[in-house]
Amino acid sequence: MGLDEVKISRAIIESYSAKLIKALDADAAIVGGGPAGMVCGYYLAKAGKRVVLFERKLSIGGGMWGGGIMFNEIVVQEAAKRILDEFGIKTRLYEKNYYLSDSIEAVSTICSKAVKAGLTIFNLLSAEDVLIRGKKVCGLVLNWTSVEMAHLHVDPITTRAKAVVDATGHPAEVARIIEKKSGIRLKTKSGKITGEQSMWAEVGEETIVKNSKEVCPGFYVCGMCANAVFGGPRMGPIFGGMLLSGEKVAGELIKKI
Ligand code: 48F
Repeated sequence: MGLDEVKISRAIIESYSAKLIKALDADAAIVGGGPAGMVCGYYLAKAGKRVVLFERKLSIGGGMWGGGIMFNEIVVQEAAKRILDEFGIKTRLYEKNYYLSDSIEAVSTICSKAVKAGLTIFNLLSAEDVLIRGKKVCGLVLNWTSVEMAHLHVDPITTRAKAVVDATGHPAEVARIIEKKSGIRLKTKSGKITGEQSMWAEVGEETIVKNSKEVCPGFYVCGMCANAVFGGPRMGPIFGGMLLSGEKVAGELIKKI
């Protein structure tokens, strides 16, 4: 049986186009495929929501692959262990309240379970702007990462979503775009992005969950981005807060959309 290269190409183009067209109108659009974004996408998909995630890089996983200083182990505290258990990720007790996991197993398993639950992930696409109507965030403006990297003058495309979730980590990229361009007052103390504080794992892990919520109509933050927007410390290679934060925003959205 012969194999036709053009048929292979047509199959990919047709299938990808259909997938992208379907993603143009979603219940939730998540920007960033780090641990927080993927966990958020997993719970939304599991609840039957039409959810799509856009990741700038070739590979999903964000800052989780590298553990701490490229030692590919992560630490998770007691309060979040149940999420690793739900995904079926192995944990080892180090000391009371300190569990260890292999970061490669953690990223690959979260991604696999999220996709199998129904999350559609697009890699190599970057969010460069948002769609706002009547002071409500209602979609994303996307371009190929390669266009962004090469500084090519190519116009983007636009997607619509009932809710947009910023899970871009430390840079809080979508929130910064909204702050800069929209004139919408954010639900922070100053109405602007507060900014991330220096390392304090215990406080950061608490505030990240508290800060994972709606920032302005139609727009939510989770993961490190939540502490960047509402002001909270970074926490290094402890990942329980990221998991709990993604779960929390998914829970709020499941009730709302
Ligand atoms: O940075 P990242 O892993 O965010 P997170 O889920 O987790 C943070 C931890 O990894 C770590 C930490 C633990 O103490 O602080 O840093 O909050 O994942 C963010 C993802 O978003 C992508 C980026 O490539 C990364 O994979 N990203 C960032 N900006 C954009 C984007 C954008 N404009 N469009 C698409 N993807």
